[in-house]
Amino acid sequence: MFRILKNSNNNSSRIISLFNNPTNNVIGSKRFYSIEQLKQKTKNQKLIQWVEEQAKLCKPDKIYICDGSEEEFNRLCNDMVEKGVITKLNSSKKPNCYLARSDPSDVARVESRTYICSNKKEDAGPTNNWMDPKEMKATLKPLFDGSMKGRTMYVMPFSMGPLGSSISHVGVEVTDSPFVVCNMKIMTRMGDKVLEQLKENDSFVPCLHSVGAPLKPGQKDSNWPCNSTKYIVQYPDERAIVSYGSGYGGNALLGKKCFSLRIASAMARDDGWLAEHMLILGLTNDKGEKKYIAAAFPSACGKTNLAMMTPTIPGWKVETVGDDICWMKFGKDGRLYAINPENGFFGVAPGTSASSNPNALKAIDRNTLYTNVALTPDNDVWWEGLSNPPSKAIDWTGKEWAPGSKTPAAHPNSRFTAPLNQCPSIDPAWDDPKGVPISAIIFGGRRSSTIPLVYQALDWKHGTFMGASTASELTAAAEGTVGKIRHDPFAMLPFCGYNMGDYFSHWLSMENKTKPELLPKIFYVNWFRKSPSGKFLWPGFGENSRVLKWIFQRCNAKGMEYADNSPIGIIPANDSLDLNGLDISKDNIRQLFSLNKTEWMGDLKSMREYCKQFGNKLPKEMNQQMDNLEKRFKDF
Ligand code: OXD
Ligand code: MN
Repeated sequence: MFRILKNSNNNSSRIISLFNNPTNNVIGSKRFYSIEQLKQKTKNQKLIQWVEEQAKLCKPDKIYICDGSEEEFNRLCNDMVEKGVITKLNSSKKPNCYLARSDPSDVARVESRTYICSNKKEDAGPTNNWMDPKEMKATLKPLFDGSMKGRTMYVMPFSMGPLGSSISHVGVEVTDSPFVVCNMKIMTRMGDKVLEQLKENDSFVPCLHSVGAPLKPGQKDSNWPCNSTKYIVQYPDERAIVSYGSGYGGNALLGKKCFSLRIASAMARDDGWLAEHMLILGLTNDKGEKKYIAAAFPSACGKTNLAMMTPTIPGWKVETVGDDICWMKFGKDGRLYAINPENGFFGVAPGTSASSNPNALKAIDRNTLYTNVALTPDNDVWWEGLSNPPSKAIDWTGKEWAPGSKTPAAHPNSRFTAPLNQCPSIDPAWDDPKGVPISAIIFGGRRSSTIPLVYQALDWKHGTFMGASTASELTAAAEGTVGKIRHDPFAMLPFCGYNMGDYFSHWLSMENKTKPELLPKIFYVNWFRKSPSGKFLWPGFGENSRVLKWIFQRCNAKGMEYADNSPIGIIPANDSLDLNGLDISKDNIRQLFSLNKTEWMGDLKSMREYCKQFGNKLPKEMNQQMDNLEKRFKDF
């Protein structure tokens, strides 16, 4: 007998029928499952009990256990099209693709409403919002009480990473948004196959999501239900996630930032591995030798473009393992092996074009969900930077738009959600449960001055310091003033699930887990340096392969081949960067690598100030690295 049956509140009879009668509810033309069917699919009592508790709290009209099938995806999409919630795109141009327009208030991750509710405040650290878990639970309970009334609660078991991989982890999200279900189907391995793997006593990360918009009987739904109150909450000690009020991206697709970065980083701290905001690519040279590289950049700094890049240097090839998240665990051979925990791309649309990223365009020409891009008269999609503007369009807010209009047609943070394996440059090992061995790690940010095109760390400690000092001009991926420089250590500022000072220590500790020569080499790049007149000095995109080639060569080097010393670390020796066939002036190259002591000392001062907030959590090695940098600049 369920505990729930003993409950004598007013809703109890409705809940009893919900739990016991699998035949009274339908989704589209299909019958759906109740808790009874969940019990037939899994023996995991913790899961059954957790789902029961969420249903009891959120009081949905129906419960639906997602099987993760194509048929289910199509059925849910058709249902949303019929209700006018999403638009089906022109099937001859974009088969099986849909467009959703969000509420104008729900367009990006809400960092100010994101909380790390560790048991102790110091474990969240100064860069995260913190609330005592008990207080947070007391705050959230009334919000979730009845939050799914009039809606269906969808239950999604999902795996982050290939099924059966020792690097992967399982989560279960319940949500009241069918659009979230369809996105999760693309972004994760979701459904029955995960339940089959989840054994009786296996743990999973519970992820509760509600858009926070219950419906009264007969009330008309909005196309993008959400709530002006938002909470994106991680409990790292319990490994649990609760998200309320938003249906957008990382706020609602809880496998992504909430699990794969915030919760996973805490798991990684405890278990000696790394959960990072990094793309993973395979780079093959003109002799057929291959290396895997992971690279961390803040949101909307070109990770997707780099991961799918078409090299301009003849004979070289880039293949894509992932574009956003990387989990790395040590293999038996002492090397770090990486998986992409995701199964899809949730990429920024504006700026994606046949010249900037032809592979992305091919990856998103079918089976793709678009959010907040513009709709053309022939029912196709368009965004700024894709091509010449259409003569007219419907903009992301649903209004008529024409070239010359003061507002953009697509929201700057408009997105595509597309299956990873549709990418023409997908790496053959993208789904390999063993992961891929990482030879190099790159950090980078969007900096118009100071930082050269590329340099290499002197050793692991110095590389950790370089990651810690990542800073970047803000983009539209998060709320805030676009263009302002903010410190974004390891590109993890919005995603680190614990005290950033401890995170620096965790990175430093990797050095003690293996032989130094087995650790990846560390590099820093900046594609975004500008001339004093404000022009980009480096062409970027496929030309970045020239920088990757130097990194590849440095990974094979035993000493200072291709390299020179400089106060900031190892830089390319004269003429060692392959510029064959590239139309770039000597002066641009000089400016790209110029080191300005005043600017560097300004950055160092800002870093020293920034680090003060970590108090005694700041590892002493960080101060040593800052002193060393200053010393190396002394006679410069
Ligand atoms: C993302 C982000 O969506 O970093 O990947 O914001
Ligand atoms: Mn990201």
